[in-house]
Amino acid sequence: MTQRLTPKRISLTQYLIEQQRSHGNIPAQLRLLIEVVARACKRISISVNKGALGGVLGSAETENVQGEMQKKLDIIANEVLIEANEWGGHLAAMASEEMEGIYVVPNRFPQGEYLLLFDPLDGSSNIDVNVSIGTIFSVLKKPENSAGATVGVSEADFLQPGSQQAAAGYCVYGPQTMLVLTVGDGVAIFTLDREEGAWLLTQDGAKIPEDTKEFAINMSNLRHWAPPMQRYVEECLAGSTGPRGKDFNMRWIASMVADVHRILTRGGVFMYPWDRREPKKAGKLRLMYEANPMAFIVEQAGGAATNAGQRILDLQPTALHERVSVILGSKNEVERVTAYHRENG
Ligand code: AHM
Ligand code: MG
Repeated sequence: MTQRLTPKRISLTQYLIEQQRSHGNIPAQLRLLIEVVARACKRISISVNKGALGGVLGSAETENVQGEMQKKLDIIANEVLIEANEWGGHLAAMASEEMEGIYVVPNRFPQGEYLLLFDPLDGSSNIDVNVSIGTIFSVLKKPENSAGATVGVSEADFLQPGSQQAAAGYCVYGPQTMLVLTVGDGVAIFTLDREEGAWLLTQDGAKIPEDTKEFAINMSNLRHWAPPMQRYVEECLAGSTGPRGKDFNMRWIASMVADVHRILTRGGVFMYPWDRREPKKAGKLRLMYEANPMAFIVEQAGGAATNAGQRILDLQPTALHERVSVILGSKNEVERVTAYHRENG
């Protein structure tokens, strides 16, 4: 055989087609959906890169359904994802962190079998300071016999446990733009080749080490956490002279996508727990747009994800914008944090 002079490059399309051939887990509509989301992320990445030159920085002076101030890029990213996805015939409806209700695919377009959920721009507080941000997405199958809205899809159709996800992923807009994807058969990572405009496979079968010496949490909230959460972090801080007998390092980017990406790359535990200032709120992060897709990816990479009590993917959602406590990453640390909470009842 002659020696290759060009490195082997596997595009996102080729990866999806080969997955379907070998595992039969990416039917044509799902492939189209993933490719369209990836294309939309490419457009968002271009806006992110332009920054002030594109007039995309700063506040939009509007509030979303959760009462958070929206940044211009939150709205731009939301529009890009909707516009890219509404006409292809692969979706029945979409739901977004930035929209109050679901967005049903308009009648003028064919309806598909899938439901798409997204956090269009995660890490909004980092946009204006030029720190990594991202897009997170989750794909569900529209349940059969769904009743409800005129075009046959309702909000209730979205309220499926994360274990039902057909696919999940995120795109991180950092020093490199990367797309991380799972369809339930491991985790694949693609890097955007800007000259070619192509997503190329750069890692297949990403694995999170079971043990770690690195934790990620917003430490400024320590005094508001429940005792088991305080115990875990205090033990990490006590380092080699404390009960853990080893020193820990801490990182907090304040973009979940970037924190999770670091954990996918070298391990770690990410925590956004319940806190007593708003006791009725389970946490800050959203189950459907953030916790479920990230939990799916993390589990597929050999990690674990809980709400400090139960596996996140087993939770039955009760509302589209529901919030949840999140503990995810290296398995043994997630289990430890969860066990501390269980011991405490
Ligand atoms: P966003 O989706 O509005 O950007 O909010 C979610 C973000 C996460 O990416 C991140 O982990 C967390 O909020 C940071 O919160 P804090 O600013 O409290 O550290
Ligand atoms: Mg977010």
